[in-house]
Amino acid sequence: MIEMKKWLLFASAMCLVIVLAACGSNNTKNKVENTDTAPVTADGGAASSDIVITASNWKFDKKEYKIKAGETANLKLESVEGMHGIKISNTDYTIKSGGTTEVNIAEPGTYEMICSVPCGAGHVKMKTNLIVE
Ligand SMILES: [Cu+2]
Repeated sequence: MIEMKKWLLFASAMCLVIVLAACGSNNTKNKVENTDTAPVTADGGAASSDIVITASNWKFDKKEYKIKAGETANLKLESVEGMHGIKISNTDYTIKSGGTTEVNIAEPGTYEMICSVPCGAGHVKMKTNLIVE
């Protein structure tokens, strides 16, 4: 009898997990396709940090983003409204909408990140800073 109860408990717990998982996948269904192909390694991986920059009309979600000098960071650009891109001033780095760029800047400083796609009225003011420290 106790065994039976245990089993029922287990079964209902599993049902709950399945329901929760189903809900979760519905919520994240809005076209978040995994474009990251870089393997995630725990030891000595290439990237020291992953930063997501969210763009909308006509701003980026933060005034500044920080990375460490001489260390590789993955900068990902997500456009939630409009079509945008990033060019990092004084470097050759660009980030496409929905894309991830591996960035490694040796020289500390403040690098302006400007929108690289003519996106409308607020385009020229659309910029943010990358702080390399
Ligand atoms: Cu723009």
